[in-house]
Amino acid sequence: MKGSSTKFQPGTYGTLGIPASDNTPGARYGSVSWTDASGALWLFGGFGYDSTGNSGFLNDLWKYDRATGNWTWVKGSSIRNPSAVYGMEGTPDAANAPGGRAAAVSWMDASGALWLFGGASYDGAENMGIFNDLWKYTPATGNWTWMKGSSTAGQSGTYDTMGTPASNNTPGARLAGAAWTDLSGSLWLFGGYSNNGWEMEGVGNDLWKYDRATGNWSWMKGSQTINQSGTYGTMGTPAADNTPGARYGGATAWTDPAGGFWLFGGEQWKPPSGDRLFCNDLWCWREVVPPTGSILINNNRSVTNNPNVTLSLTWSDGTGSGVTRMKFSNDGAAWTAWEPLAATKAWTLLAGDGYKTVRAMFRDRAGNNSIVYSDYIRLDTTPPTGSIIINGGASSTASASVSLGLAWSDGMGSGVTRMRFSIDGSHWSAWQPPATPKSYTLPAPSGYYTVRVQYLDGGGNYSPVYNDYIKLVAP
Ligand SMILES: [Ca+2]
Ligand SMILES: [Ca+2]
Ligand SMILES: [Ca+2]
Repeated sequence: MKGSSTKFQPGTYGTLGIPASDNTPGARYGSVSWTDASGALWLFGGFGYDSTGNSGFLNDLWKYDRATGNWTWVKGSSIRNPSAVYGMEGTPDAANAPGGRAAAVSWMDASGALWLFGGASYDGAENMGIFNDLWKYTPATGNWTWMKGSSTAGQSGTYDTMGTPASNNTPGARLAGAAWTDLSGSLWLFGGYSNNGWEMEGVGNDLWKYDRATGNWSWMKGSQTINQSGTYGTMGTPAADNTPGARYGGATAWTDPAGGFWLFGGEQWKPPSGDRLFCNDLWCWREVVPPTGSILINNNRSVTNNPNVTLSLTWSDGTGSGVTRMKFSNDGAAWTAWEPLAATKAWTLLAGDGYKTVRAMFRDRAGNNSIVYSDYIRLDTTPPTGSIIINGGASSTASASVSLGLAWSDGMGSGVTRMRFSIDGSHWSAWQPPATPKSYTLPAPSGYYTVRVQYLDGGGNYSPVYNDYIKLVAP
């Protein structure tokens, strides 16, 4: 597609930022690469030939447009062994750039930013140094940002507590590790070689995770000590103790659609002989922590008279792969299909009055299912019944003040919670707690009066209107 058929070619840089058909990176190895959302191919650094044909560590950033077949020199120096310009940690600046380096690891995040960690470079004294600095390049602004790690080569790692993020955590200096991006966008790093990143020369099998939101590294797995052997366990069976042995140098890494990390082969390194040991073991790592969640029916009301309810849902996968699906069941046996997450969901309870439980489960991207979460609510669709009798059933009274004998029942339902009265069938008293007997004052003047009562149950069901009448006579 491009480039020379002749070895040891210098780069043709052209004009910074301008694509041109003659442009091409020089011959090199140990570059890192990314593919952006538009399909353009990005390349950074490595050890190779600069614009003058001299070899050294490079920090040039290139972009290849597959549609035009043109390279663009995007950033960095056209001359070998440029020093890094770190600027302020966490602050982008047009002048910032990693130094020339080879065998870094790289990631691309969901926003299209390019990330770079460590690798080998010359220090100021022309000695090869290995770094643990983390860099981010934002194509939209054209700026590099020094995100984490040291500006000095040869740093040891700070491991703190396994699995726990901490602001001072950092992998030690290294080159040629393996890298993955998980489905929640965190950057992962495994192993690599260092001349002193573990305080002595060797190869690691430590697994690290960088959370872009907090800027913290977590030591996730593996050893703080170099040159560890693998713990293979039983093939095909996950186990907490299992781990690939130390390795670097071309271990192949993939991320599967379920967020699993895969690792194949690579090179071990055996001091003091320096024997090179190549591996062909295939490993898979995935997070196994189930998500958590919650469900409430009708915002946790205790009773409803409508089988159509609203479920309120929350979920979390902590620092895991992230929750992606939920499903529901009335009976714990028949479940809906997994569906996209939503904070509320319309749901229909099983028919028939009584206590109704609704169950929810959540699933993370790695395929881990939560336990079953549930809430219950009482379904009461049956109105209460009742009665009223004035002055024990007397046909007349000389006093406007009468006594109402009241009775009510909600059967097996939620129970009567309120009653109200009316003398004309259109104007009603306020709802009040049910009580009997109840004193009641008939209006003047004398005549026949009908007193009406209505009962309400806890589900909001109204009873029929019940009444009794009495004749008020002048004393
Ligand atoms: Ca999880
Ligand atoms: Ca409830
Ligand atoms: Ca009822």
